[in-house]
Amino acid sequence: MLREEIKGEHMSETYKQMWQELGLDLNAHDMLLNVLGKAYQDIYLAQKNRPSGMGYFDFVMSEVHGLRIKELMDEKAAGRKIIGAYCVFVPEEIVKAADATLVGLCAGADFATDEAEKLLPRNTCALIKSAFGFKLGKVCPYIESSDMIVGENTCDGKKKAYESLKNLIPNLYVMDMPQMKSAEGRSLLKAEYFRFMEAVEKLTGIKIDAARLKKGIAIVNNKRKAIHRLMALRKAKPAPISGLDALLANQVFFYDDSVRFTDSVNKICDELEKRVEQKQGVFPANTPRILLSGCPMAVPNWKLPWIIETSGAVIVGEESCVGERGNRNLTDDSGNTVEQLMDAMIDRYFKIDCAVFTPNSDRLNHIEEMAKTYQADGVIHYGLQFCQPYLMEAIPVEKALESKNIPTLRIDTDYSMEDMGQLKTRVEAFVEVLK
Ligand code: BJ8
Repeated sequence: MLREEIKGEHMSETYKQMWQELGLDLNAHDMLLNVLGKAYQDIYLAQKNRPSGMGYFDFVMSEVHGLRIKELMDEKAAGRKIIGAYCVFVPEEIVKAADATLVGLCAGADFATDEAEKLLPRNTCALIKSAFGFKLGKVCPYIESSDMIVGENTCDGKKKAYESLKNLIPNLYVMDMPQMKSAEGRSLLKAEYFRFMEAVEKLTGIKIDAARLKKGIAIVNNKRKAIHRLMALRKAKPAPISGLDALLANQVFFYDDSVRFTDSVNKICDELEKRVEQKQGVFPANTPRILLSGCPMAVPNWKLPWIIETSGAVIVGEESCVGERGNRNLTDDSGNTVEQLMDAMIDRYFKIDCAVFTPNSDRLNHIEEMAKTYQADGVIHYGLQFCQPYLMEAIPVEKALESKNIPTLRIDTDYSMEDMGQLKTRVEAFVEVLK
């Protein structure tokens, strides 16, 4: 049914015209939606025992290039701006303070890879390649509707890739990033956040004062609080929701209208609270519980979670930027001046323990803490091939966890489906050990 909604007769002429006006390649775009619809059907709709509140997310996904883009175009027509980003270090609070909308641009699927590899070395991670592929293949309405796109100097791959991406995206704004959690590093982040605020003010024509910043912080804090509620419920045994569904909520976090998203996640939590009370799980109570840790998984990167949850295990938490690493901290909104509120925001973002930082012991501590609080039986570390920061950290992470008797499986993969069989065999063997 979803496929029809995405692609078939319900695809209105309005959407087609909208995509055309955005400069999309309609044939290629149609092909992408076909693949996405089929994958969603096979992976998401085939699940059993889903909370009924997930119906909202099914709808969002069926309209992710339709209704949501129409909403963004309406916002633009009303004079508001759209800002696209590739990293959780881009502060949404500042964007919201200027009545603008932030959308996530990372893509979790291969597209136009041959074209991307004319501009990037083959040994570039799939996440960066797909960012190029979606632009070169003209299939991403989010990129095309953005008035400003923010890149950030995190890993070397992204940092250098933005130099080439600038030729394809003239409205690319690059934010510098610290590499160490030092006083100097914090000062750099602070200077960059103030520079970003100025750029947003210039783009929107809105001067950001303390009241606006407070409002932006409140909107984003509420969104994160709803996600915290969802995460807390997943600590229950048996787990009340699948990891796939929880991942979807974390992915939609980056696209949906903030207030509507917050309400929708809270509704699911109301439902899950009842499940937890009744000790009702999405899978049987003795299903091995997995903590997934590593690189972020952007839509529609569902390959590894799907393999895990069709191999007899349930994912109970994500140590990931599309997950707890990206969302765990709130911003203190008690300040009364722009300076105080910005300082609170910088404190909040400076705690993100991305693997681009050195040293990065906070991340290891967080993985251990999550494994404990989510009652995980094992950890699966997910690294994208050619992602040096996360692949480098994977080895000490595995050693440290194993030394604490937490079984760990290290997976390096990409977005292709070629290694599905091999991955499934490895995950099944790992789950067997956990039983
Ligand atoms: S804060 S994790 S969202 S940078 S997978 S492009 S690291 S080579 S995505 Fe990330 Fe921000 Fe960090 Fe989070 Fe490079 Fe690795 Fe590719 Fe990566």
